[in-house]
Amino acid sequence: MRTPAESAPVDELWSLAIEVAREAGALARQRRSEGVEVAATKSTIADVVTEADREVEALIRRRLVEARPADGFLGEESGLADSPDTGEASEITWVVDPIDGTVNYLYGLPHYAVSIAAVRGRPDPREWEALVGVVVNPATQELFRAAAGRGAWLDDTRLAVSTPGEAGALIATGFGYDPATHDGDFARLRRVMPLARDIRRGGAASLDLAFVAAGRLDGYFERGLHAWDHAAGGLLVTEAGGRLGGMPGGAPGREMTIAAGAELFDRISDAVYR
Ligand code: LIP
Repeated sequence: MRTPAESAPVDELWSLAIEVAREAGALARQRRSEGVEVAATKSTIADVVTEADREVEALIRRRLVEARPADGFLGEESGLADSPDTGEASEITWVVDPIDGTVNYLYGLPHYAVSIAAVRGRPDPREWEALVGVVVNPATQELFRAAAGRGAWLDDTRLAVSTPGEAGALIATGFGYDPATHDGDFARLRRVMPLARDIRRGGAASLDLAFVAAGRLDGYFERGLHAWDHAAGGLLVTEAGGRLGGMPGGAPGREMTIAAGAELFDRISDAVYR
């Protein structure tokens, strides 16, 4: 079987993702300092988009198209755009959340991120092969990066998932924007609670996943994520030696996303699906 390093320009994709994520992060931070307002609502009244989300996504897309015109693009704000009609399409798609943690961004909480991944194959988490992932928090300037077979990194520090101790696991979760799903979310949380020393709800899934990779959280689970929420962070977790999945035996996705070291992963999965 071919490995990503053998058959895709992983280093080129990785450098490009880092460069563009830094640039996009600087723009998001600049716009935040100028003041942010809701531009529109999406799935529910709580699911908002700001002008900055759109502007940052447009910048990322423009930069990626300039550098790699044959690649596809799947962005939170603009949806799926296939590779251009002219010329030969590559098998790479960029999966982008321009501002993950938009509600934190809106409220001025310094916990939001630009998330950029490059995947090979159909841009569906059940089928794709994640090649590179970059998550940058513009407020703290931390940049988490991973590439298939090259590990997960924060600056020069190689990341590794944690193993929880006797006091239990520090577990993050999230709740989607649709109130109709919250009873189910709370029922699952209740079942996971006995595993936890405490629970965190950070509000930016890509950073939850980056923090699992960095051992700042022991585990994470959430229902309702979109591909752009977990594409980059998911690779950080697996390259940091963790496990990433969804429903039992399945890929991460709308139904469920779970990330943790192997043993805790199984325990969270058992609790969620008991
Ligand atoms: C959000 C997440 C948040 C999650 C929401 C949503 P957005 O992304 O990262 O943690 O709970 O369901 O997906 O809308 O800020 O890009």
